[in-house]
Amino acid sequence: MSRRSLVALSFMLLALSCLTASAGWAQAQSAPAAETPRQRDTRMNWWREARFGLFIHWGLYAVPAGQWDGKPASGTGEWIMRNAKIPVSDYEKLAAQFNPVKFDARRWVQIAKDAGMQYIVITSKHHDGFCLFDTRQTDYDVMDATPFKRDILAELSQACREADIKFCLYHSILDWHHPDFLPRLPWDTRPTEDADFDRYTKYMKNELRELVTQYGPLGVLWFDGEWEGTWTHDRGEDLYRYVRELQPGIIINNRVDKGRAGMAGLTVGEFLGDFGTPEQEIPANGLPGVDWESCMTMNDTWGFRSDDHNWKSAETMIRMLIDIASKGGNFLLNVGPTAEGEIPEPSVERLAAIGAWVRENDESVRGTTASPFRRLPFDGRCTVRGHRLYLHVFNWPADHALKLEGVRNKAVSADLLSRLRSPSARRSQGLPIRQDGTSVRIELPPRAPDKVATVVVLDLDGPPNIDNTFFIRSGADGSFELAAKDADVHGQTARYEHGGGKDNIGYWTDAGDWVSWTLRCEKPGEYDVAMTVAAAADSADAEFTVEVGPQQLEGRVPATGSWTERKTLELGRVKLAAGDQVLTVKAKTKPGYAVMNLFGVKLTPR
Ligand code: FHN
Repeated sequence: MSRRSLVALSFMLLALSCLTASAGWAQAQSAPAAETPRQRDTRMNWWREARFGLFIHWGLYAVPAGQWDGKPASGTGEWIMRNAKIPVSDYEKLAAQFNPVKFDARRWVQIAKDAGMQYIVITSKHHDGFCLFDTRQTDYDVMDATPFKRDILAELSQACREADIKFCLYHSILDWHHPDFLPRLPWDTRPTEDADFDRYTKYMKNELRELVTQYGPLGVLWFDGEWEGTWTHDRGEDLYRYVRELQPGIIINNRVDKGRAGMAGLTVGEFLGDFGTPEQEIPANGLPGVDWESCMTMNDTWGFRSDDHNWKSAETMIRMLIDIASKGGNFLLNVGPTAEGEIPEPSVERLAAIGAWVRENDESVRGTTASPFRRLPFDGRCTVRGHRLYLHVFNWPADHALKLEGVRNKAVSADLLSRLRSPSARRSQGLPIRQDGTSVRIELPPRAPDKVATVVVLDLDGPPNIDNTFFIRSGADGSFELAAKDADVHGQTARYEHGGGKDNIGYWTDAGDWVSWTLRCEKPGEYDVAMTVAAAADSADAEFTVEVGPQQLEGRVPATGSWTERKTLELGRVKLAAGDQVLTVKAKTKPGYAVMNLFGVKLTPR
């Protein structure tokens, strides 16, 4: 949110708080006066500390569980009403079948707590309009329309309070059921003449008042379904202000307004919301300078599908948690409970495995801040707490050593986190360190104590002070090998990927993203430039430039057969002067899905 809009909003809130005070609105606490950066930090602090939360998508869609008329519906479970083209009157009948007698709020909360999660975000209402709580605004809710007749949110919020877990709610702006919401689903034949969107907004606000005052205080209100044209920036701003007035300390995501920009999660500009919401992805470089949270499914669906067995491994999700924390973000990991009220066993098993790792390494994630390194010379991540670096090693280096560059601090001591936490920590000699200027080498044991992620602690003589200038020197033959893993990636989608025939900059779906290397030339002269790329047929013919200073070479990406079949392109030659210079690769056109997979650039002296 730009400073201008923040100031504007602050004055509005201030003005409103005067009105509120004079009007003496009974339920609403005094509206949040102008919020200073320090006040905002105080409000956000628990959420930033938490790092890890449980997302729960639950509702009538768990009954069909992805199947309709005897065949599988497309897409995610909670979209079945739309994807199976179910008329409202038919979908409503699912309520009579929703009787989750195995629902146990305390068990769900314990599963989350044991996984190391600090907050739970559950769907109070998804796009289908069905309410998991006892609302006075409609009978289309769990108390009036189902045989279950228990207030799920009341039970879950109570269990969260008992377990000291923040209770948070997901609430959909989009509503395929309510007669005043427009646009309708394409096959919904109900008349629209009398539809009144202002009346729908008031309905939604009344529900939100119930949710905040009856089940609150809430940690987060997680809005979604903001993409229809009927929902505007003005409505979003009004709703943000309304909820903050009901509960000034609440946190609200950026989908209350129009600033989400698809799955990328956050666009700069005049939009409201306290954090960005990348979905099913982790921004390559985080979202520097803002709060953000990646939400992710464990398989491929948010709401339960009986046929979705494509589960991510616990190892993958542990490394996602570490990756996100190393970029300064939060991880909201989803479960889709069944119609009987149970979290699927594969989810429970994975959460238990994640919790086992978190219990041993909690301090290296919770309450930490983003890595100070722009890159690491080992396969892993880094998080920070004060003067302490937590180096998470995914694949154990063959030479049993971690080598850090650019450390201006004095490296004081190093050890395995597991040893520091053990009762015999006092006797630990730590890990041998050798520092040569800003290069630090830590000797490791021959084998990784934890194959998923071993945490090595490096204590510095002060807050991390890192020189991130990373340059490539020429090899023995005088050539420069600019590898994808050593590139600086600029933008939010392109990122380094490896494994399965890949060792490249991939996901280059935004032509505005670009790649660079800094090279240190000790032998000036002319160099032939070659670039190794791959592109599937649907992405061939993207045009690109390679630039070094004022010199520019151009090329076109050929179809190479697949995203892993490489081809080396001879692009021409450039002159290198002595010293540091930056070589960039930028897209001029992107006719297809992505610009290219870029494996590297080689400069060979003539
Ligand atoms: O349409 C929803 C979807 O069902 C799910 O709730 C995700 C979770 O963030 N949000 C929307 C898609 O972006």
